[in-house]
Amino acid sequence: RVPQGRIDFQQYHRYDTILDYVRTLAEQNPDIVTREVYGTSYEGRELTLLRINSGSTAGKPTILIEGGIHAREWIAPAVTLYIIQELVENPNNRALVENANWILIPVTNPDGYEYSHTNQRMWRKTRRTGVICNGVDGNRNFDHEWGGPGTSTSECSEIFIGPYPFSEPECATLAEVALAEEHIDLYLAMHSYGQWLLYPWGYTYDPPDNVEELHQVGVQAADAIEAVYGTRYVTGNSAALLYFAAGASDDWFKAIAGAPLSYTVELPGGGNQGFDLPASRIQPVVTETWPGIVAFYNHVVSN
Ligand code: ING
Ligand code: ZN
Repeated sequence: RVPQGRIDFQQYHRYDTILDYVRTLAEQNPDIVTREVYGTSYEGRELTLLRINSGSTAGKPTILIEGGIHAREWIAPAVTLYIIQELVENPNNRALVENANWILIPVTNPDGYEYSHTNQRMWRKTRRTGVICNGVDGNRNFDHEWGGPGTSTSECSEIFIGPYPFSEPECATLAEVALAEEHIDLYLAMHSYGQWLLYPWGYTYDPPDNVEELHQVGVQAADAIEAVYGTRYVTGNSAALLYFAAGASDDWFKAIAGAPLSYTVELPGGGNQGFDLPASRIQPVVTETWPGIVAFYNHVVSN
């Protein structure tokens, strides 16, 4: 059980423990934290977000950060949880809570996350039951250029698009949360691994309208992260830097939810397979990533 309002970053936590912690936070800080069950996963788990803000939400930028749409990328929920802890439990960060509306989702794909703990460490997808193989790639299931380059219609593929766009409740309900907002100013999808700050598009090499701003803000965040322990991130267009990936969440947030700034953050890798970063690495990674989040925040509040 999580002690009162405290979680540690010495280990990766199970979904129950994470929910327990965020419930405690919401109960103990009702002035700035609202917990919301925004949907139900394929296997019936509560999809949970925290809204962190203070006073009136009007006229302030909205920042949505989610982690763990890919099950095995355990460092992503850890970083998201750390952001929650910094915002709620560190009084030095009060201005960040007062000047922006934060929406934080610690584990976007809890079914997969749990399965990667209990059955198969390298599980990536959701847990939708298939005919031959299970699971859909949540980061190919968004309804923008769905099924385009860098995707697969094969059920057994790690980049399976699913039977139809937004077939996955984990993706569809996230989209509903986004569309219910008047505006989203910044969206960050936390993933691992590779130390990249990727911006749209994933489905084409064509640059987005505000590519210069996307690039410049990404470089600022990368510099802020590097200043901590020297970890270097490379900022760029996902298709050009990495590979094509149509139907990814960052593309949808930019094109459809209207978030001008939309990134996929590929956190550092480690372990034998890249995704299995040892628990001893959690603390340094969450610590160095935080100033990057502050850099993003500084840009959206001053623009
Ligand atoms: N990588 C991302 C993936 O979904 C990505 C990379 C994201 C590419 C967004 C393009 C757009 O394949 C991981 N590690 O999940
Ligand atoms: Zn991923």
